[in-house]
Amino acid sequence: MQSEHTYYSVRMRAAKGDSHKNGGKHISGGEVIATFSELESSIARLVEKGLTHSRGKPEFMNVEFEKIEQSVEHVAPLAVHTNSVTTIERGQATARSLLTEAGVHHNVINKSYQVLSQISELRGAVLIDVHTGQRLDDPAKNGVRVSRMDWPWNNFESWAKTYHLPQNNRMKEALVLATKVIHHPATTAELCWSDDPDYITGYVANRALGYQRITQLKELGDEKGCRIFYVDPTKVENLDAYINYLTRQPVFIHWEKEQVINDESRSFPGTTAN
Ligand code: WAQ
Ligand code: MG
Repeated sequence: MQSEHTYYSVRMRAAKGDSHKNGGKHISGGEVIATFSELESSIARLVEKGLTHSRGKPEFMNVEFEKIEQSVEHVAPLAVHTNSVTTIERGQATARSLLTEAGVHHNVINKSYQVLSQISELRGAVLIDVHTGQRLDDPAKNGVRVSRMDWPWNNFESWAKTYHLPQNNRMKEALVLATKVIHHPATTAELCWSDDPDYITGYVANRALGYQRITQLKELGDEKGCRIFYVDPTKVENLDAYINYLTRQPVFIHWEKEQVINDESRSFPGTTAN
């Protein structure tokens, strides 16, 4: 009999023109953790995500699941703040100032934007050395895809209700990813906006600043996305160990109501920062 404590990592990736490794256009990807009894519905949801995507109709899809052998780590979600802006210029300036506050030098920010502008196809995250601005991941792989993370829906729902936030699956996915990535001591900060043409809100995340949403970071219709992890390589044995954490360490986001209510010093999700 399958135990409900046995978890499976489920991943989907969809592309157009050809498969990802043969140079196809990245359409959509998704990664969740499921129990055996949840596998069928999880796979159906990921397939639907890939088939009904604003980046186009996929011509290639890969869906796979595998049993997770490692024990799952539980991490509290980053606090959410929303920075409302009315222009891309204000949004980008806000992102830069948050990154600076997070400890990324402006020269490194400039270099990382330069690296980004030279990339035509991205399906994962770009890793930037926070001291030098150099790209650390293998450019041939079009970015590192973080997987093996999830947030059980009931716990997410009570979190969202408590802070009067929409039960928005896109924000849930992004907050899950950011929380996992920032949880590693070698991650200084993350910068992200979607590659979906119909979604212009992005964020900067950092341990001290939390998850800082910025309502406009690109033009509507633009299919160029961004996901940069600013990494301090002195805080991890080597890059492989860091990438192994991103791709292999299972993480569940878990929110405890009492903890937040009793801790008045913590910034509360859903409040507007500026
Ligand atoms: N691991 C690494 N990189 C990823 C992953 C992943 N699991 N998923 C997506 N990316 C990269 C990839 O290069 C995409 O092109 C890029 O990020 C954008 O992905 O309202 O929707 O899924 O608070 O399009 C943020 C704001 C939305 C949400 C981000 O990103 C909110 C979003 P998308
Ligand atoms: Mg996308």
